[in-house]
Amino acid sequence: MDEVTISKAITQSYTKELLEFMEVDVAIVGAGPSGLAAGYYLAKKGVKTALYERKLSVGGGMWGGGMMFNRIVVQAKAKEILDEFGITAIEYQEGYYVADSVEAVSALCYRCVKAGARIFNLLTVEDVMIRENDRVAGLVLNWSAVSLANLHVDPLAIKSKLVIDATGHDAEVCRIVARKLGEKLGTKTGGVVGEKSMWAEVGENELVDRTEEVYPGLLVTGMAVNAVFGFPRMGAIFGGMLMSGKKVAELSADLLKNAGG
Ligand code: 48F
Repeated sequence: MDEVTISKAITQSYTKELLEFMEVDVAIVGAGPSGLAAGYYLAKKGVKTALYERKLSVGGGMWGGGMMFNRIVVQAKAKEILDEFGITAIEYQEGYYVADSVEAVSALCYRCVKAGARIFNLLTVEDVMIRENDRVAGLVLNWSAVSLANLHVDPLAIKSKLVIDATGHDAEVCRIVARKLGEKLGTKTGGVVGEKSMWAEVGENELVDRTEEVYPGLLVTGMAVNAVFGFPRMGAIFGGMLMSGKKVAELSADLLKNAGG
């Protein structure tokens, strides 16, 4: 085995893919459950989709289930999504299904990639790119290692017809947009309102209901919805994340279609 051949295989194939995905239809920030579900449903529709994940591993807050008991609960409405991903779920009580969080993350990731979405991990989204009327038109990326080491290194950018904020509790992309482009999000304050204390039922329903385009070119999904609009958190119930991911994929596909591409 030749070490240089191994090194070339890795760098050439990665670079080729990075170049291929420098202009995409949809760029998803964050590869937690909502981002992975969105990536899967978009790719399945043939939409060119890339996910950018800051951490080494995908899955966000799903691995640890509830308080490190690695199980997740999913309500009846989202059971069909578990079935679509091939995730085993046991009915615990009427309307409550329980699944292994490790199996769930693995299945979401595998099916997302196999459907054709590309996941770039170890990359942090530090800004958005804008065009006329401050429409969000892409992402500004840097290696997570650069920010961890606090190095002064300029980022690179990718172009995207739509951006999805799937960054969870921090709603990082929406915060950046509100801070830099003015408090013009579709919320009651125009900014990121901030999530409320726990109320699972309300949090889950509002999350799916308000999965939407929150600013021109920018959609929001998953826990970021609750942070952006000021809805309650909900703990280790994950059906809303999956339903929100599916919904944001459908909305994005419709927006692309209406825009003629
Ligand atoms: O936090 P996360 O799992 O978000 P989610 O898909 O799911 C939320 C649940 O896990 C849980 C919950 C259930 O009731 O409340 O928290 O909404 O995944 C968000 C991912 O985004 C990445 C982060 O590392 C995580 O994997 N992320 C956050 N900011 C950035 C980012 C960024 N600036 N650039 C790239 N990735």
